[in-house]
Amino acid sequence: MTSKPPVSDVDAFSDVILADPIPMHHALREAGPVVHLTRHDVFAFARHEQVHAALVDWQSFQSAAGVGMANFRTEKPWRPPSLLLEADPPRHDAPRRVLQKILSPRALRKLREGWLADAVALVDQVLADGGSEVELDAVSALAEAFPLRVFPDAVGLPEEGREHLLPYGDHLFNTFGPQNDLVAKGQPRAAELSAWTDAQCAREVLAAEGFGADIWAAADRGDITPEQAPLIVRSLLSAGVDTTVHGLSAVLHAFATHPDQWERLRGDNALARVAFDEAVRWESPVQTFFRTTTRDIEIAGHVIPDGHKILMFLGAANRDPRRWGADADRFDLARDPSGHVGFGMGLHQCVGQHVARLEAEALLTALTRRVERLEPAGPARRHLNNTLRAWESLPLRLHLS
Ligand code: OVV
Repeated sequence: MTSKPPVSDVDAFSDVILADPIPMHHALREAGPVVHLTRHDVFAFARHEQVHAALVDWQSFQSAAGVGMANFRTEKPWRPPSLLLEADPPRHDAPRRVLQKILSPRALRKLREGWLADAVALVDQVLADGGSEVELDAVSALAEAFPLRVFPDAVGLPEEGREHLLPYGDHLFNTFGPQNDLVAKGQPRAAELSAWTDAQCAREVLAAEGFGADIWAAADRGDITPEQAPLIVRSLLSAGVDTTVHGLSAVLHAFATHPDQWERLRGDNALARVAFDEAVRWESPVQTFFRTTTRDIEIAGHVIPDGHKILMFLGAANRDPRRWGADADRFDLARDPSGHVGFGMGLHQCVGQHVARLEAEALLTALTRRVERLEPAGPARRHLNNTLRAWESLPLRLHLS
């Protein structure tokens, strides 16, 4: 016997929910393993078990019909689909294999020393004219400044136009949601930002060394086609900037509001990577992605028919007490955050995660050298996005050691 799943008429992408999705996450997890969101006509998973299961079962939950609300089976995508994010095997395989190697921990070793030094230089510069304490906005001064200092260079982008990266990403991540005001606000600049991004993917535009050149070299070897190369570069520019910025904002906010955890990190710098992953679990900079069912799927006695959109609440799964225990809402370096779905899971799991972790390790390590204590110096303000959990502003006071 099967029955209809529980329903909710919540607008999961309204300003009120985006500003604080935590109560909705709780309600959706409690409502059941699957909830029909009538307003969007999608089926929502908010528990870790179902989100994890959908992420690893790419055969039943496809990405090729889009990982946003739009169903590519019936709606034309606004940009050519990503060969990574919006593809399934076998089309996904070669692009994934190529990029995974280029962004592997082994390949990143040659960047490590330089990035650690760059982080020290940035932190020294930011703290330069302070006395024993410095006030700054951690979003612009650190979370944006550091990735923008190291990542475009690592890709091999020209200097000109880099200011387009964050607005492009912001609009792109909005477009995974419904066509609400956030999308409408980005619309006037979308063509310009998209054209700039696409233009940076050409071989002639990219530096002779870097992730971009590495992707083109893979085309020369025949590992991918020359037609695939620019789209794979585009994935780096699409997914590689806003995500890390908001991940860094998350970890800085976490430490500013959990001074005991900062103490702990200062006592053991090796915790920097765990701290970042715990912040990714705790805040889930990427809150949601969709899948599309490729067959009728039965979940806990409810049937989701073929061709329907599944909304996976990564942020809700990452705080599901069924998986994380009663203190799931706590930011805690003593926790083992592995198994969080903030980077996804399975075949599509974030291919840039080692880049993100290296950026975080470099920045946090540089900060621990100079900062004894950090605390909020004013009201933190959210930046609303249909997909990203982001800060607009994080005023902090840093007490220097
Ligand atoms: C994970 C992600 C986010 C946004 C864009 C892409 C990937 C892409 O491959 O274009």
